[in-house]
Amino acid sequence: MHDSKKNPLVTGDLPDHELYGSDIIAEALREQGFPYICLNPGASYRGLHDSLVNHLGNQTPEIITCMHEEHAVGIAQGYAKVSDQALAVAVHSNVGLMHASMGVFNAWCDRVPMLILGATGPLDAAKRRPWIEWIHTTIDQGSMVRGFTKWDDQPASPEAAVEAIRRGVMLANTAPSGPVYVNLDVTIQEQKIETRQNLGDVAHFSTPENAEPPKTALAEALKILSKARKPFIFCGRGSRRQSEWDDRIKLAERLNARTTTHMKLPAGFPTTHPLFIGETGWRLKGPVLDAIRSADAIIMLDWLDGGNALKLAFPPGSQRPPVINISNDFHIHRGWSMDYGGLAAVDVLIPTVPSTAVSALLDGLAKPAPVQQLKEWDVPPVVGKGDIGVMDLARAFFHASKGREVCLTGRPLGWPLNANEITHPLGFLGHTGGGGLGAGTSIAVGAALGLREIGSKRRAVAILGDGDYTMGLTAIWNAATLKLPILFLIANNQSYYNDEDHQIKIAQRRGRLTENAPIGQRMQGPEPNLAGLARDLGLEAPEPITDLADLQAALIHSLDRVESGAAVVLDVRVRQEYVGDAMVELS
Ligand SMILES: Cc1ncc(C[n+]2csc(CCOP(=O)(O)OP(=O)(O)O)c2C)c(N)n1
Ligand SMILES: [Mg+2]
Repeated sequence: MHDSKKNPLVTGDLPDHELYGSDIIAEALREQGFPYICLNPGASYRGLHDSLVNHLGNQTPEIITCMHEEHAVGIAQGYAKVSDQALAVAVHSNVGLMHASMGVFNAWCDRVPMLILGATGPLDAAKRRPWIEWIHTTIDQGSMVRGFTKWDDQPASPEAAVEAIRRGVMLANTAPSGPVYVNLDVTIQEQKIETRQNLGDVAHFSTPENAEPPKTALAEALKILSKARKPFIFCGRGSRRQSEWDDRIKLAERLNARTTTHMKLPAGFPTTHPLFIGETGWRLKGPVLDAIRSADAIIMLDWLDGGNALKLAFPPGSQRPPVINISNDFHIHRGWSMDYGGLAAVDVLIPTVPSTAVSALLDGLAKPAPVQQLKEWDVPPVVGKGDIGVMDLARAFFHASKGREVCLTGRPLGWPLNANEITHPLGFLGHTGGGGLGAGTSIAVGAALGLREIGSKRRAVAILGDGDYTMGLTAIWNAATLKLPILFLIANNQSYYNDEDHQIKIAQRRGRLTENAPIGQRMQGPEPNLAGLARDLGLEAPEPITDLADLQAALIHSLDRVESGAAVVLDVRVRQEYVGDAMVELS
């Protein structure tokens, strides 16, 4: 980490040298308090880079050098998933943004804030250096990510860039959150500032508070809930704040409502609470579907694709209970991406975030209910030897992590439902958002960084598929450079098995050979050495675990190492299979 004492520039005061446009742009990052800026360098923002290092002394923000722009964005995503706050990212003109774009899409779908700075060669052709600045220059560069950012800008002066950063951070952090993009022309970075203008105080541009629910909608919701005897709560998106978590529990207890959480969303309700029926994905089935169908009122707390969830539970034409939808997500629905899901048919729409609405509902509901006792899960130990199934890995991880404070930053495709006790808002951070493979590693690094930044002792654990790991591989180097305690646990089936599974199903549907499903799907011949790759990037990595008999001890050892501060990759060879069952039945 950067040692500020050794840097003569870091004296508390900004150095008294000639000022350039990028100096005041860098100051606009400092006034936001960004601890870090994640980047892969590029000549299009050499001016800004110089200002970060030689004007700000590489402190607030400190540069995190990434091996790929997608990692820079992924680290900011993981950081925001923990802290609910935007981090700064910088990407090189057009090509850097092209690399970054999948990460931006993931962050967008995940409703995660971040400020992305980009750059372009001079829009004024007369100022362009031959060739290089011509290939760096694009007209309307922001259009590349406009369909999946909340806002973008290309300011034409350093002062306008300061305003763009202030506006961008405010927009990014305002719920529903999302990434914003500010593109900095080389000219405004490299021009001299003759007179410093008074640009006012950043305090005047703070993120607005979340709105309180409108009175009429709140009253209608309370009327429905006062009659309900068997309500159901879809516990969707929310902040990582403990107070919001506690309020949700109170709401469920006061209503005696059964609850579910979404496997793709961050922790929404304690899985050990007796009112928790189980996790779900988009397929509603078993006890979760039964509880929804037998409910006499439904509350949706910013649920993922609530429209289709309701349609699946109550096909058009069937009877359904009144639905109260608490979400302001519609504020950022755009025309390019359909990630918003189906249009929910509801009876009351409370157009704000769940936190303010839930606390207002609590104020309006009578008599506090007794606090309910959490229930321990009963999971059989993992015994025997031989090859390792996905369920074996889930059970072994359950036992190895029991009693430890972990933050699951992601879980692989095919991971069983109800496989992790999640009892804290930082217990699980959900999935990538946009389904973009290769993000699991950088999101995990960003989450570990965020945990350290907020002073949490919780240890980041990323359970990743081998395809996700290898695609995002070099991001793990940042776990080493940042000295982050973290476990990358690889469920290594040596395949892009999700797609193998699809090929099996399509072959079955077409009456063709399922034996051919592995063709084009396996990472073999030669198989990549996942542990070796990790070691060469500066992480600890024991030899791969291939026998069930060694699994439990290996997991305990790796988690112990992480508790002592190490960054570890554990490669566990698992069968090519998706189990489809829940690990624990909760009702
Ligand atoms: C950028 C990107 N490319 C391709 C895909 C399609 N895809 C979805 S899942 C998957 C396989 C993932 O492999 P792995 O992480 O090993 O998990 P497994 O499927 O084996 O459980 C692929 C290729 C994707 N989602 N994103
Ligand atoms: Mg795989």
